[in-house]
Amino acid sequence: MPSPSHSLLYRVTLPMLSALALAGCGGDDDDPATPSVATAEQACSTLSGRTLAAATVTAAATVAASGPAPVYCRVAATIAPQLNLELRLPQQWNGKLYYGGGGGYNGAIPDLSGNNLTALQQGYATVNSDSGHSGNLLSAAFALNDTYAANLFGSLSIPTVTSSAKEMLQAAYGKGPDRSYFEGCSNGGREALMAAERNPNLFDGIISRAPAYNWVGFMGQFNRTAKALAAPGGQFNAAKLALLAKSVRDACDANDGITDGVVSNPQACSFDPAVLRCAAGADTGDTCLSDAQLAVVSSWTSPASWAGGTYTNPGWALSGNEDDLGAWPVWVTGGGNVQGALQYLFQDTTVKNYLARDPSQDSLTYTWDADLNALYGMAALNDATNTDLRPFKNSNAKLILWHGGNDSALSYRATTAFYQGVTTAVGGQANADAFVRYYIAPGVDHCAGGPGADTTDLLTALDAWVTQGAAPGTLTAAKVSNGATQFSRPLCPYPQYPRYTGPANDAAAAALATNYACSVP
Ligand SMILES: [Ca+2]
Repeated sequence: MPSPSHSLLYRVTLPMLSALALAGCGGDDDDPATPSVATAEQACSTLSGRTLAAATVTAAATVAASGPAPVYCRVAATIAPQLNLELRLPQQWNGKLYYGGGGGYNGAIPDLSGNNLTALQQGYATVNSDSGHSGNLLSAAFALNDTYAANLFGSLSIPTVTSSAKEMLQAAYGKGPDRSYFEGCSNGGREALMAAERNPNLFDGIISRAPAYNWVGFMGQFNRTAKALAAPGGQFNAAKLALLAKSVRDACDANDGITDGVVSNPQACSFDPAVLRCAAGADTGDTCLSDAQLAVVSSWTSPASWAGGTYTNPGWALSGNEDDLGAWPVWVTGGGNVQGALQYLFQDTTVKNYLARDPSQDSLTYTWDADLNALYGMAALNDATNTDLRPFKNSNAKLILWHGGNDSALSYRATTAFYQGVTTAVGGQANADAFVRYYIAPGVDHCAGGPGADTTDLLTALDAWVTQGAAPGTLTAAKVSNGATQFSRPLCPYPQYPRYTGPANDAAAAALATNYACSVP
């Protein structure tokens, strides 16, 4: 990898080279004197109609600045037969590549929004793909009869797209990227870890947020909890859900030094749902939980295991914000209709297309480990559970792990287990600290949202670590609404949590990260 001084030199000389590029643009793609910088228009002109590293450019057009998005060259390309990507080349390139991961079962190229937009604004060339099939992110139908599509989704699309993106940057700018980063959340977080495990030299830095890395394990727990909800009397209405969440908050919110609606120190929370049991376990109204409903809570919080412990999921910690709209209503209970909940829908399409391999199979009557070979096959494709990241570490790459504390889709406990596994595999905490950081954001839903502070510029933190050796410590998280920060909190390195240290009964002080200290549970 080039030295930081190379990047600095590149940046300093950029205006001069831009002038040269404008003066000398003859439209000859193969001219050895191709300048090392290009305007968006020149980048598009250079790439139009080309095939580079098997990617055939199907469209290349300059997109005018609009709202928060700067001017850039948008390149659409296809790697035959069916892997589609979009590369965005900024006018003012910072010399680096940012690859944004997908979500769910993918099937579409992510929009220029969120972290992809932020990266483009910061001068990164950005790339996204559909991971090799077109479809609904809730559908695994692509995997039923198309082994190649299943392999692309599982792991192969990332190195394939990255190779093409790097070659296109080389052609457009006259130089490849000085640094390449990958960031993803949920399935994108799984893609991030898959790259770290199987392609340890591909990226200089990786951000894996709320990673869906133990595919067989968490899908199996989705199946188990869906069955508990579908059992007679198992469903939660809004009042029952609010009762559960408020009871957890009443017991545990203040354990972090402030009653702010968020349980930031869940390890100090020992709430027992059994105190909510209705008389004799029958459903006697909204002020208690029946035995069938307590069975749902038990499925939620207890570990799950299949194939003799080969595949596991650790269950979720009760957060006190289960009733947030982006938590249980969307992911677990479906607002009273379990078959509309995302956990149900994901496990259902997984049973139909990967395990039973029968689109008519009812997932609620399917035994998760009925076919061990089916589990092994899906794990080989999709599980990113190999914690031995020594090759990644030895390539001098860096990894940031992040997970929302109120994530009802995927449990942060699983990410904690991965982090602990990596720490052991690389030989202890000091070795882990050299290349991996793990943050839990209290009160934050799956990837974003929820009552907690969900916004942190992890990319800038990663870049400073990679390019300057400035290892990230405590970061700052903000709750942003309409572009304005509502409140902030420290984002603490695991296992610490933000403890309030400011004056009591002072709402202004409570809104400032400086009035919290990262503390060990
Ligand atoms: Ca609190």
